[in-house]
Amino acid sequence: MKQSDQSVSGKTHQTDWKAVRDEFPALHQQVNGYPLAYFDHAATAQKPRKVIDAMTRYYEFDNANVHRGVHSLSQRATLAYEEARQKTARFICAKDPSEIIFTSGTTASVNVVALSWGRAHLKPGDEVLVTGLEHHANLVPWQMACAMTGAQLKIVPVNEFGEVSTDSVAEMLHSKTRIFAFSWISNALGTINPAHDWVQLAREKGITTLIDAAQVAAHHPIDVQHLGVDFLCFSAHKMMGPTGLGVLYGKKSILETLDPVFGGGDMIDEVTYEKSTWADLPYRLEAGTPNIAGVIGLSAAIDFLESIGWQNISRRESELLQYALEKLSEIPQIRFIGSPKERAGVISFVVDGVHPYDLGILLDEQGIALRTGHHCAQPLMRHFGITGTCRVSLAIYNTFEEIDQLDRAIKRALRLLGISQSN
Ligand code: C6P
Repeated sequence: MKQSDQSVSGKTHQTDWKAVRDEFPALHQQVNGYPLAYFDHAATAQKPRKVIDAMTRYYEFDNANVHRGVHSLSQRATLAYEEARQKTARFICAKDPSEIIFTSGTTASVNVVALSWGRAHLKPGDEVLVTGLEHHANLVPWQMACAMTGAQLKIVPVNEFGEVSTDSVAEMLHSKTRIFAFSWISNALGTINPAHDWVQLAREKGITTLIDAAQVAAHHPIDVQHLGVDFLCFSAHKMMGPTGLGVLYGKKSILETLDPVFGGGDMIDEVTYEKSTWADLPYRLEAGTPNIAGVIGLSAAIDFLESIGWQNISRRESELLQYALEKLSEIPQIRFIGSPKERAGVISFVVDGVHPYDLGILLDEQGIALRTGHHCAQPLMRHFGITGTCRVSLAIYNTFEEIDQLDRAIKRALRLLGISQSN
């Protein structure tokens, strides 16, 4: 039975979810004659008006390069850029803004660590540990680092529920392990890993840790000091900010030891033809003109998320998740891939005999946007003996009515495919 968003807003501290949704211009459109139902938040989130406006304002009034000009526009742009760094540091409870390196995304952040830290610390006989749940962004860079240094990549296995057990992690963290790099939330299955416990296990053995928090930043507060993690990476675009902007957090004591991966403007202290010396953190790891508008957009996205509040976000998302799981469970042709006990707002499923792309296209014809395919997690798909899934990912701006629309659309698609007669 359909729940109304009105009644749900009552349960969630009176947050007016319709008003929240109204802040996202892209959600208010028809696609193929149906109201858009956007269930692809895990790929990239829609952007609230405040984020779009903040970036437009920068381009319209303050557009100038940062750290390079004495003129007023450059001063304003620099101030906004550095204030955003401070806000980002506070957002994840970093000790110091210089621990925040702006990159182009989670992928770039992991690559910087794999290339720079990896080159300095890995050697033949060493092991790099990741889990079987990783996105390629936290797998391929480590394969490359291992190929470069002679270290070996080890994978903590995934069980049939799409979970990685802490016992297996503990077993595989040993004297040869140099770094344990893992995703806090799996983008493909929604599994939430016990990040704090895993970091503590690694720290007890003196092992460096990296958390891929790409799927966390919009859904759950992050406290890097409580986690005790050495590196943590996320992307602005998955937290309602712009594309092309990411964050690499690193403990200052470790970042200070990293050689820059990129050389160029803004990252040097002194350059001669013979040699160059590096600027202090964070600039030494931010070569070239940064994504200034992106950083300003990230700052606005943080304000937006914090104005709603983590408790409200979490309650809303779990209500939507429960409702979606209930609805989809009632469709007998659907087979869920992964059923983790701790799950974020992600549901992966297949319909045996139907290619996920075909189902995705039939759903798009009914206004439904979801992701189909391997979700950049091919080894995980192989583990389940499939090539891909359909993935529903949920966010605070989704509605219960949209989940009903999804339910109707799947049933209609199955009828069109000739594998269901029911209404
Ligand atoms: N996942 C998804 O549809 P970038 O592309 O650098 O912003 O983020 C990469 C990345 C890293 N780790 C995790 C856990 C992720 O989910 C992603 C991006 C998107 O699932 C696009 S493939």
